[in-house]
Amino acid sequence: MRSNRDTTPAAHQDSQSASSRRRFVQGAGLLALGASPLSVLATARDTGEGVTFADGPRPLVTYPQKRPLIRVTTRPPHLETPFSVFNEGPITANDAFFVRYHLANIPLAVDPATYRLTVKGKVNTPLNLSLADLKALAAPVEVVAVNQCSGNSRGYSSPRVFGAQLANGAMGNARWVGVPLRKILEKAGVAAGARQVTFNGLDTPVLPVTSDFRKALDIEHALQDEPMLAWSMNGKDLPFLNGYPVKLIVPGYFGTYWVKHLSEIEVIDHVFDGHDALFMTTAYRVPDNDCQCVVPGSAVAKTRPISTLPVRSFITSVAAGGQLPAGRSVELKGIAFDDGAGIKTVEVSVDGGRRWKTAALGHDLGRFSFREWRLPVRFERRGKAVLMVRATNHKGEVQPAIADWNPGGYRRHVVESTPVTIA
Ligand SMILES: Nc1nc2c(c(=O)[nH]1)N[C@H]1C(S)=C(S)[C@@H](COP(=O)(O)O)O[C@H]1N2
Ligand SMILES: [Mo]
Repeated sequence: MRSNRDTTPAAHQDSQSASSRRRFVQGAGLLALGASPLSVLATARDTGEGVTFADGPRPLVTYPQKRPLIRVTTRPPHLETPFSVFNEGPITANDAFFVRYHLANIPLAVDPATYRLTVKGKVNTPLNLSLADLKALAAPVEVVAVNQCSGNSRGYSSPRVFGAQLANGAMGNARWVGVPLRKILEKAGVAAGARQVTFNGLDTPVLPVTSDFRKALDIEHALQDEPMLAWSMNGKDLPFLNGYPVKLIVPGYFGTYWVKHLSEIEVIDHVFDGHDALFMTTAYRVPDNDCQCVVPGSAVAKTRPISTLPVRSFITSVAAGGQLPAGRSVELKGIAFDDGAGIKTVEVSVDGGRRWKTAALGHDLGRFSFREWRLPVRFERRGKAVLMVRATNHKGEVQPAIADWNPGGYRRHVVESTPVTIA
């Protein structure tokens, strides 16, 4: 229940006790710092093993098919990827990929022989597909795409917001193989008047009062080329905790739409609402304006469902608080990604944002993938330095120097600062 509530703005408002209001007031004092690119230093310090936010240190835990990952919650499992993993290469290994669930009743096993996917609602022919049917339905397609949680990096929000205090490890990039959603909808035949398509997985709430986890895409989006039902991740079956046997992949969109253990697709003639639509109607919504942001600490008049990934970049070769040598060339390395326009340039600053140098981009694995970048730099003087990286995509979108804010702590994409010591 707790983890369900923690992404629910309604719950945020319910629980706005005097003490949380005090926290907002204190947070307002941080505004000046919040406006500085160094604000990250004021709120948290990435130790590599996890982050010490106000919640305290977070232990590593081991789950089936996973290497030790950072524990966010245990029931349901919510696990973050240690940031050092992103320096291993542009593809995130299956055993290192983060895990997010909202409902405590998660499936513990799925029999591939009896698994069925139903397709119903405003369709001419309802379907009941086995895994074998699904794999034979059309020629498989492949995409490398980033799955990033809307709340990735929420722990750095200033003023602080409710919800899981995530560092930067609620994201990953994998090669997905499956069948386009469109092929399934075409087989079922979308009836006139279709407005949205809803997706449900095998996890269920513990109590009937809790909303199920269901997501919806507009019919026009569902019929585009990109959304797909994947059964393979980096050449293997999906890890159980990442949605075995089938997961919806929505390239360019935040992970909240990537429904795991997908079991039911329904075409509807209205915008999804009602008791089981909470993760569309209440949670995972952003301010309905251009920046999808509001003045830090203020309320939001109108919201809309969160959608695409803003352009983002990270340094992976050195962590905040790390050390680099003086007097010789060192290679800085990292990743950049966006919603599919593709990365145009990555610039790096080693002097806190005064001067910028263009990095070399690595192999292009596709427009929805992490793009590696590298830049050799040389520090002449010992002491403190602040490294920064900033990506621009082919639409001309660039990361902001100052973090924008929303009450959900969603879609952080500010230029991050990495303080290091030159020794
Ligand atoms: N069935 C189901 N699918 C789900 C969720 C869930 O709670 N249940 N959470 C979503 C959210 S918010 C995210 S960020 C991604 C995380 O994908 P992963 O656990 O495979 O990394 O799964 C999405 N799909
Ligand atoms: Mo998420």
